[in-house]
Amino acid sequence: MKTFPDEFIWGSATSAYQIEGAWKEAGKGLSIWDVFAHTPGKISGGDNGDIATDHYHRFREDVDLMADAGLSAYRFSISWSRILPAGYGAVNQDGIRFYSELIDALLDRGIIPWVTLFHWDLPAALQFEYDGWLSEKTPEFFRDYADICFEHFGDRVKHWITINEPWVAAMLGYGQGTFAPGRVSRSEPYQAAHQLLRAHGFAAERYRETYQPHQHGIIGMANNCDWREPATNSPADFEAAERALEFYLGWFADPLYRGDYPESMRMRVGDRLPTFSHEDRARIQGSCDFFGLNHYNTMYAAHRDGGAQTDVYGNGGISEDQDVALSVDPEWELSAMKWAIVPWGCRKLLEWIDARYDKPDIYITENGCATDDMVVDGAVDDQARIHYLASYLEACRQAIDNGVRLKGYFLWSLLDNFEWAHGYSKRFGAVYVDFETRERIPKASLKWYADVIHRNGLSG
Ligand code: PNW
Repeated sequence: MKTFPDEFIWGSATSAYQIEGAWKEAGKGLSIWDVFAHTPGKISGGDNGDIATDHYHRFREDVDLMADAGLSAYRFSISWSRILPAGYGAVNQDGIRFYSELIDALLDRGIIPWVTLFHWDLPAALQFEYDGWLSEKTPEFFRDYADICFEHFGDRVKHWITINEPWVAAMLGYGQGTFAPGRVSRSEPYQAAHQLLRAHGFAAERYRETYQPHQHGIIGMANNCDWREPATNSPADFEAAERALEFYLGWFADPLYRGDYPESMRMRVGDRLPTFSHEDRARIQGSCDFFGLNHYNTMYAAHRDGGAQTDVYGNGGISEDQDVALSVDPEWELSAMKWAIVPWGCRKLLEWIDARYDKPDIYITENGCATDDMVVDGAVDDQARIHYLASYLEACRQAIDNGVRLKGYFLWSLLDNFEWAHGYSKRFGAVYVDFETRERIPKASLKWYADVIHRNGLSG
């Protein structure tokens, strides 16, 4: 039997906009995702998160599902505009009450809450009044919002993730324009990323100074990264793959762990890349108690000199800064997202993080896949998801055997949900959701995951 270390955290993850619904209920203000999803043409099928999985009204049923599966932890996000409808100022007590009840329901069932403060649903007022993440003020508003969360929930919440995937928020939100707020630019992604890092720094500083001494929790960030494998053995392609990782994960993790953007970025992006003030650097460097990693995909990287943008994969409009051409191996299996299923890429990425950032405690805060699930006789037999999860968990275990300090794993996602620009057309859940009735049907993968958790490892 392939067991995991004692105390390994087995979790599952969701985010507020993707599951809650109740978009205008109980005092919630609008977020940029409410606005974006209601903009014609932005979301596949014209879908939106107005109701989503209706988790806001069904959270007790969902906590029961988690408890039945034996989850040790549940990662969810707080909707900033449910707490602060305008992004700052007046606090919405119904919002505080909702998350407080959710946290209590989890703790009652022995499930550890892992709370993300920002999973992309910026209060719309901050976008309209301040240009969102392009403004130096937004990080300060984020600190004030985070403070409210620490104050109200920190007696029970001991695991905080400030920001989910700043790469996606910056690149897809400000570079490619496929995610809210839908801007297209070659320079704004670098500015937005900079403010997201500053926001993290402010919130982590506040937590450490004001709350951590008596609340005794930990705080970090969740960054996403694919693996980049050199397309050939040539030194140029080897460097291209390294550079691609620096532009992806290093963009955020280097400031957090080493105090500045990677040299490759500083050289290539030039004055479109902001610089850290002394104060910002002091706040950001060393501000994470753990390394949160969201990982889904692998691609080959080859060196390419200038030329037209030829990436086959959504790296936004600015990947020509990297001079990297990406490709997939025709042999690789693809998920319903057309993301390559390459478990060894996960192992190599974990080992890359371990080496570059000096052996941090790592949690995989998201991993999973979309599959074309179908209900047959009231059941969903998602063998493709089980196969994916088993292979990635085996890769995780190998990384642990090789010395990586991997401490936990969160399956994305607990429920089928609103998959951003894809609407409801992509299903990532271990629980099937009927989007007409909102009925939940646990998939075969949930039962399989429950067995893994029970055994603390894979069978065979
Ligand atoms: C992550 N990409 O999003 C998010 O944290 C989740 O909310 C989301 O549902 C999940 O992964 C599956 O997509 C990503 O283009 C979105 O590389 C896009 C990319 C990566 C992650």
